Amino acid sequence: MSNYHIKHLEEYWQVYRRSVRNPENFWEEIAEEHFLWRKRWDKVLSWDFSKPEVKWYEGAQLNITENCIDRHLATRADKTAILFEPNDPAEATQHITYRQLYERVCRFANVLAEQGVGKGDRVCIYLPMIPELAVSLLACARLGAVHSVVFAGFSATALATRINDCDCKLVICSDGSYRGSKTIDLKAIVDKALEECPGVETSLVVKRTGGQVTMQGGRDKWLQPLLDAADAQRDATIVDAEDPLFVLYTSGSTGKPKGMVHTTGGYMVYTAYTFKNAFQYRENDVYWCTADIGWITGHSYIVYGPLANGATTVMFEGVPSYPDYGRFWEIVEKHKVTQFYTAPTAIRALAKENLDFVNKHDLSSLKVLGTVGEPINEEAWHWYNENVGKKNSPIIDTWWQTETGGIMISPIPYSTPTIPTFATLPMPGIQPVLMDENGKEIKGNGVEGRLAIKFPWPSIARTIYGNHERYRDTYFSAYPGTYFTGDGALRDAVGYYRITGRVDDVIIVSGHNLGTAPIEDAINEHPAVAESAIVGYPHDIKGNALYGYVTLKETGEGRDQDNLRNEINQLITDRIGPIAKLQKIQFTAGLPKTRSGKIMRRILRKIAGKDTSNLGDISTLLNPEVVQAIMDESLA
Ligand code: 7RM
Repeated sequence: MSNYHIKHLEEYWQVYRRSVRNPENFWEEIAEEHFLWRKRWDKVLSWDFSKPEVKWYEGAQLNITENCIDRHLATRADKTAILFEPNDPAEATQHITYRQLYERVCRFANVLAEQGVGKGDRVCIYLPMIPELAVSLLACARLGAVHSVVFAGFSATALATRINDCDCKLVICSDGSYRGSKTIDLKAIVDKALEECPGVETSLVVKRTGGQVTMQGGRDKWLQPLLDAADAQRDATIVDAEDPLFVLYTSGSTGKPKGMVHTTGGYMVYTAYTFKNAFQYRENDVYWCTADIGWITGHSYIVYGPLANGATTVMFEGVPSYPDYGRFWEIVEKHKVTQFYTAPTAIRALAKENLDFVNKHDLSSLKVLGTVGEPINEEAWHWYNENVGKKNSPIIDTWWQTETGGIMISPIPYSTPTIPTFATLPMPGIQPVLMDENGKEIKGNGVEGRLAIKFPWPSIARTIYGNHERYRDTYFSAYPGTYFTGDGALRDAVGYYRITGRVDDVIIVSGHNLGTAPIEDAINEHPAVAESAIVGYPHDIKGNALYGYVTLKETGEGRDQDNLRNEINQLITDRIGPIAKLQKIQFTAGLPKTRSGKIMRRILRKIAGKDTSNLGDISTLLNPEVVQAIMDESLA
């Protein structure tokens, strides 16, 4: 029996039960039937969460680019692998076939090798969403080099910290980047970062904008002439299944960013398998994930997962608002996109705008809509379902993390019945558990607790680069023997999971545990509200009281604020109960967000608690300027 492609709910349950009863056997069969290995594994799995240590497919050898490219050449050489849609709609779309991708990756790998990059070396990639970004990841992988992609919106300081933390000796960047109507001088940012990075010997510069740059002799080299001179063929370097494929930094709530290390074999198997099933990908589909490759979502579900399945994956350089708020839907129509995967923050931003931007486009090609990154609030879910999906495309609310490498909890579209705001059921092989404050597992259904995973899956991060102790402390010490996610979740009567947010976002008011998500859902139902974030602040009687930050839609801006406050609290009373009413409501022009669109409640909590002396590092925020504005207008 092949477990690779689940097509109905009964089959899901059969496969799921098997995956839990005999995980080794389950993941062995999938690895065997669907991938190209140069040497077979000696052992499918060995693990010990107390060390912690996890190894999948130990002894096996492979190269992930042979799986993502070479093996498709026999049947899909002329199929589009990467469909590149530039920032400027007037610039031509590029269709990069599997054959062309093979040649581009080989040339790039040859250039890297000439520059002295070899197996195990770390390469930093700081590029906008242009084809060279995907190609450079694959070129590193072809050589067995370890890529460390840094999102090209981060500052020079953030870039330097990441380059130094994992000792990169080469950086791949571009002269500049386009984002909507803006042009950004990326090379200048790199120059500044490299002042702090003595270990970097070479930077390879992609020409994108043609803007002015300073090239430092001996260090900086234009990429194109090197590519032109390079051979279009290169044998893949064969690596061990447990050799590192990449490092990707994720910022924790405190301390310096953590370089999550992912290895090769298990990551490949898991991202490919979950891509196939969560998106129900079929041969002629056109799949589009709007994330940036600078995040794990882009690594796993723009590059590796889709390409391992021989898919056509869209890469979009621009932003949802340029040249207008219809850009996403214009692209869906133009390329007949079948699966569309985005973040709640993007959905909420688009839902603020006129519906004509959606309605003037033919979206009938869509079959699956995905969301990831934050709990999706009910309003946004319905807006997405009704206006984008026309109630015809299942929404997959996919819960996972940089650390998990791939999607962990998600509906299987057309199999799992969906409920707004529920990520629903674990993917095969995933064994979630809910834990109480005392570290005891909460069994049964209709319960709420902290989300942990009690058995390893193939794409779990193996360590934090250079700091295994921090890896253990962060993920394996809260509940010994399990991986702790940092998220809270509830499991409803039928066993569906709803992720309620980071555990540090749970607020205890007069002894009641209140998750932020349901309260924000209630607020967001108000027709004048665009977005909201709830935090707790110390209160003499209740222990904590609730403070709400609310941004309004254009239609709400002229309204009387006290009336709005009353209406919002009435909605909360109706939906949740008077216990969840907000003590204070501040209307603000924006909410502080990470570059990947997550609301930073940590900062809002400090402002509400009048504890603004140390807000932590806010320089990596998308919109640091709103922090000052919120402080100036704070009601606290
Ligand atoms: C893929 C990604 C991880 C954190 C995670 C959650 C939150 C992600 C969902 C979600 C509710 C979801 N990696 N999160 N997806 N919360 N529902 N579907 O986002 O490392 O950047 O973030 O994001 O808190 O722990 S990440």
